[in-house]
Amino acid sequence: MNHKTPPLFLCSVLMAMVASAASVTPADCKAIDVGQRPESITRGFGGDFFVSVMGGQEPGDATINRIHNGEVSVFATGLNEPKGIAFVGGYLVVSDLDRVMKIDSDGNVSELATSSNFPHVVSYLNDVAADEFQNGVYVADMGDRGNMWKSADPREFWAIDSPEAAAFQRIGRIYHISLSGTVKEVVAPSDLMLCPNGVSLDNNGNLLIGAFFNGYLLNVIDGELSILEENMRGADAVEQSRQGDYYISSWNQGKVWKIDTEGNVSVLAEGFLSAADFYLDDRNNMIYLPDMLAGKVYRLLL
Ligand SMILES: [Ca+2]
Ligand SMILES: [Ca+2]
Repeated sequence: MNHKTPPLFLCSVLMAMVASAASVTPADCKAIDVGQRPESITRGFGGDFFVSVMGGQEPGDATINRIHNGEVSVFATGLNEPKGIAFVGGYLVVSDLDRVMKIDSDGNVSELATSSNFPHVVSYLNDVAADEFQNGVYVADMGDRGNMWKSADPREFWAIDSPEAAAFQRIGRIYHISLSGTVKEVVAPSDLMLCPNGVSLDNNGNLLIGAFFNGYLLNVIDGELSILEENMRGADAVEQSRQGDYYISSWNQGKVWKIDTEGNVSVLAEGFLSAADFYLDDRNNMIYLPDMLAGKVYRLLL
C-alpha cells in the first residue's frame, strides 16, 4: 500500500481550498428582499439601513425603504429613479436622475438641488457620498451614457479604444452640493473618467471615483486625476476601509474586488446578477450589497 498522498489529489484539494477562500457567492450570504431595483444603501436614522429602490419606469414610483430588525418598510415616496444615498448632517441625501433630494427623520422629501441649480447640463446622477465636514455631499454625474454596450445580453462594453468610445461626449463630472443647496463642480470632464458612477472619500480625504465605462479606479489629488487600478469595467461602488484596503463593485460583472494595501487585486465576491452601490461596514467586517436585478440586499462577510 502506498502511504504517500498522491500529488495530483493534494494539488486539487489545495486548489479547492484556495478557490473557496478567494471569493464568496450569493449562496454564501444572508439576503433580504427589499423591492424592485434597489441601487444603493446607507446606515441612517436609528442605525437602520435605508435603501434606494427605483421601482419600475413610472414617474414617482420609487421609494426609500427602511430595514429595521430584518423588516422592510417604505420610509419615503415620490422619487423617480433614486440611486446614490448618503446620511449626512442629520438627513438622507439621495440623487434622483437630474436632481438631488433631502429627506428628514420623518420621511419628508424636499429638493436640495434641481437641474437648474447645476452649473452644467445634468445627465444622469449616480452615487452620493458624505463630505469630510458632514456639511454636504459629492455626487457623480455619469454624463454621456449613449452607446456604451456592444452587446446587451450578455452585457459587453465597446472597447476603450473603439470609435464608439471616442464618440462619447466628455460631460461626466463630480459635483459638491452643500446642505444649503449650493452646487459646485469639483472634478471636470476627462478622458480618464467616462461615465463616473462611484464616488467616495479615501483615508486621506481625497476623492475616489469609479469610472463605469473605462473601468478605472481613480484618485483625485490636488485636483489631478490618476489611475489607481484598471480592468474594473462596470465600476460602481468604490470605498477604502480604515485598514487601507479598497473595495470596488462591478454592476454588470456582478462582482466585488478587493485591493489590499500591497496592491494585490482579488475577487472578493462574484456571481451576483448586478453588484450595485454597497455599504462598507468595516467596523463589523461586512459589506451590504444591493443586487439591483435580484431585488435583494446581500450581506457579505469580509
Ligand atoms: Ca422608477
Ligand atoms: Ca451607483
